[in-house]
Amino acid sequence: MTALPSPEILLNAMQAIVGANGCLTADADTEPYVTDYRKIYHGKSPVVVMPSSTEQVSQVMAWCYEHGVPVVPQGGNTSLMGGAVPDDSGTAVVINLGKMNRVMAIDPVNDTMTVQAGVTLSAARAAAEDSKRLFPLRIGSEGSCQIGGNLSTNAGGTAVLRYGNMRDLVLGIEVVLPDGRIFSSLRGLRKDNTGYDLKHLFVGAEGTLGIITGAVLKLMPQPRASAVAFVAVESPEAAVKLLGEARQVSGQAVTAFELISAPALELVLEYLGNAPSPLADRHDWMVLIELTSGADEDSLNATLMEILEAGLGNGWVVDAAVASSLSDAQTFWRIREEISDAQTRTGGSIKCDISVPVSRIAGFIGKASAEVLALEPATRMVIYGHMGDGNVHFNPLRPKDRSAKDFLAQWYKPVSDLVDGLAHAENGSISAEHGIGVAKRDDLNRYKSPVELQLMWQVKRALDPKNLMNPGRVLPQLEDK
Ligand code: 2HG
Ligand code: ZN
Repeated sequence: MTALPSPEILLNAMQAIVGANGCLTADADTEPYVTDYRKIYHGKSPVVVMPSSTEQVSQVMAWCYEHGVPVVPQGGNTSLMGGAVPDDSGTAVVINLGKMNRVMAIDPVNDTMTVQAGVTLSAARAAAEDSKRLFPLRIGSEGSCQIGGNLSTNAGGTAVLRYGNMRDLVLGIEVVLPDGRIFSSLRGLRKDNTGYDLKHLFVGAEGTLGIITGAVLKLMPQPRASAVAFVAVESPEAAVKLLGEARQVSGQAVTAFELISAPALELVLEYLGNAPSPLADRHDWMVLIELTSGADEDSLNATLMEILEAGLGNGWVVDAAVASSLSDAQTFWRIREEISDAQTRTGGSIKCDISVPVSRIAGFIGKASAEVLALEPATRMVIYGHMGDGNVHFNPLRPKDRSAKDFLAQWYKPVSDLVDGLAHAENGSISAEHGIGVAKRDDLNRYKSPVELQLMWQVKRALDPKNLMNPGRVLPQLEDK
């Protein structure tokens, strides 16, 4: 193995490409780029490079390839799985895309938007809105996360039920390959059956095959009306029945259907300064329902009432608060979206991001909850998220009187193995939307078939023969793969 270039040689080379302003080396400066935002994964890097064009990314990659220097692509650094920060070997260059933040074109006739990878999700949504269009991806970290990261992790969020994951929202990408070559499919085509659809290799690859530098995204018509309700349901089974009814009655209008358990609500209300619950009484299970459509407000509200009345009549719905203003709707959504940060602040969450077929989600929740509570009865069962997609964040939280350190040391592994194992047994996934990063990497050995792992490694070796792209992430290290 040839020796890596010295830090001086590396820095000189990077500065020659991106300029001195585009390179960070002092520990105090690199710290935010080598530590994930929950401060769980701490790495090191000789230099954080901030290119301002695809050409610069290409030159950086070509130089690193030639000299055998590993590279960690980074967007807004909001990964929950340690996928966007380097390991602590101190060898990998971080390539942060934050300076490549231009919306390059909006084509309102083709209903597409072409962006650089470092555009934040909120900026992309705002640009679409300025053109009276909707870019529908919606996740809590939209102010920080970037389109390149959204693509690299195939981000999901709270509107997948209606609009799909990031994979469904992209028509083309531009990606710099490990050796510096540029692959571009930025053509905005809705139909193109000319062989392998290569862009999908890079979507969800978490930067292990190349670095996404640009994308053409789909735009949608802006809905004219929305109707939102915070609904207490009798049980997760009842929630699934209510979802079926809502879809039957309103068709495409069901945009979000988010489950919230009582401990999740209690935690977030406390985090929001003891904010009041939207509902008068305590309930074990709630759902946040959002309908949107091109119809008028009155008719959409009537549809929502029809759904809730059917739910009440069938005993699925126990109580409901219907938003009567935009501010009510924002309050309901804030409660839902701040749950994740409330957990980060409290500490001591065992993060499981599972999905199962929607028909099995209620049974899964019942079984997994009972088994976790049998281990540690005072665990707070923070369970919430995208029930309409069969995806819940099943995040058992430490009992109030136990420290995060203690609880995680005892239970992190046994509980996540238990929950993931139960999801797998229900034909589910151990990572529905947060990706693999380093956190779940080795678990893939248990949950992917040998053929899937072999294919993943074959693709990896074909595109990244020197294993320089985000090394140690996603693919489990197996000698015989
Ligand atoms: C959400 O749906 C995010 O709020 C974060 O996916 C979930 O922190 C989590 O577990
Ligand atoms: Zn989520």
